[in-house]
Amino acid sequence: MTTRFFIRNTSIPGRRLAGWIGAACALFAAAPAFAEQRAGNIWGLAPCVTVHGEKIDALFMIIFWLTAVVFVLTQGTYIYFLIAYRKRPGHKAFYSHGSNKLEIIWTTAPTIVFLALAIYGNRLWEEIHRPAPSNSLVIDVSSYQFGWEMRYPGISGKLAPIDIKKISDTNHWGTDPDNPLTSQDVQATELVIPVGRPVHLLLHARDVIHSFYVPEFRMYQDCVPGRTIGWVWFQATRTGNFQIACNQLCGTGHYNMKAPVRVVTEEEFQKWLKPRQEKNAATPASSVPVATLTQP
Ligand SMILES: [Cu+2]
Repeated sequence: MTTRFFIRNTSIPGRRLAGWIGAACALFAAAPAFAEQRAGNIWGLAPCVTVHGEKIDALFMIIFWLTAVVFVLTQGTYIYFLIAYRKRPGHKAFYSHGSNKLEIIWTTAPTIVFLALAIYGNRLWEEIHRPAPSNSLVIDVSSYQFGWEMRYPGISGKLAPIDIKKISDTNHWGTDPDNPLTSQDVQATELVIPVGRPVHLLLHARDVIHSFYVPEFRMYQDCVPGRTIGWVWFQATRTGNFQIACNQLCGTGHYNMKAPVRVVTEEEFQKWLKPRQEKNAATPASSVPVATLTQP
């Protein structure tokens, strides 16, 4: 009734505007039908599959329930007061200058809660940013407009050393073509990792700032050109297929900048990595272009 009244009584530009708003709302409402369907847990967070992720989620849930309880209590009191002390004939307003005791309580209590959360959060942050364990699998990750490339250690178990100043269109990693390790490196366009083993990522960007983001890992880290971001490590808790998404608006193809992530058993991982390492070891160094990719 109200909407019809409003439209009938507005000028032509007003009606046109209402039409546009209606069309935009319809388009917005229909958008989920075209989106990629999420496997589960549509109302909450994506499933969590890393050790640190579980701790981050626990902190997140503590904060969520704490704020939820405070929200209900304060808004409940507010609504109760609105009704209980509404204007009525025969009721006179009562002026209060407050209570010092109450002021102290409701200032001290949140201070203690915030301090506790800050200390807990800081300890967790410190734990996540601790140096990667020595038995970690080191993987080099290179981001570019608009995709991802990975580099695994070759048969010697060592990645070829890089010099970020040498990174170019023809030398994606900045490796030295004369170093024998360079031709041994295993390159891939998917991130394959073993479950239950720490994985240490070296994040690079070849052109602009990108961001390595895997929601299920609760991991989000910018890749900055000219730098090696070397403090990211994690340990997956279960196998599955996921996706890296670039989470930093990096250009026209940003929306499609993704790469598959496969968390597999140690056995499957070795089955994937070993033949690639052996193949590279058998290839003479001079015949391998530095930027060659091994397709998954
Ligand atoms: Cu990007």
